[in-house]
Amino acid sequence: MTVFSPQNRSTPADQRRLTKLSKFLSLILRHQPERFALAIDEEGWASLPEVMEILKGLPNFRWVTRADVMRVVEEGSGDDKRRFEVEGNRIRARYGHSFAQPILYKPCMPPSILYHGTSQHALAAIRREGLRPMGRQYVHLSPDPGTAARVGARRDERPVILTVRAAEAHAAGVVFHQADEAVYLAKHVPVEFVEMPDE
Ligand code: HQG
Repeated sequence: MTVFSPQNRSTPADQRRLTKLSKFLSLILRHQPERFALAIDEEGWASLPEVMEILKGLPNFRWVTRADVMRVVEEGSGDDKRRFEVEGNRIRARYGHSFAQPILYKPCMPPSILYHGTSQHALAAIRREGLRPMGRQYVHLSPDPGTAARVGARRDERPVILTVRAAEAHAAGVVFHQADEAVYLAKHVPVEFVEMPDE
């Protein structure tokens, strides 16, 4: 069993292992649960004991304890992102799902403005069709431009930060959901609610 004492916490090797674990949890909870015969309900919950069993059966993840999973849940993979949530004996990804079975969230009243960080490359298509979920179930929106910049920087070293007039879109019937403090979701944001940079 791997014991994380204060001495071996946050060493680069420790961080790498937690990042690997976080990516694997994303794979089974957001993208391909069926590959591991993992049942997920419509709010995204899976059984944590079942997830631990799956990990134990994989040579690369035999070392993982429930405490390791809790570190990923609480600290992210070194980036403080709250990708997962544990409640009693269940675990879920808060957002980011790409599998076909729809994940349902309660509707919310969004803040008046939300932000979306994207690449220069995507701008032309966004101008034509608005924001679309592409490979995921929902478009992901950020409550502040700094978070949006970090999201966009995954795809472009000079990301574009788009401003979404969310309250106005909500009033016009676009449904928003809040997946986490820093993540809002919508199925589609029509371009009339997105401030596009001049061409
Ligand atoms: C773009 C990460 C063409 C969109 C992040 C984005 C986030 C369009 C890309 C979360 C388009 C999709 C999600 C259109 C939007 N035509 N491209 N009409 N509309 N796009 O990864 O928002 O680290 O699925 O701008 O932090 O980048 O995984 O979405 O560039 O919270 O926890 O299509 O994933 O979180 O890319 O990121 P993604 P995203 P984690």
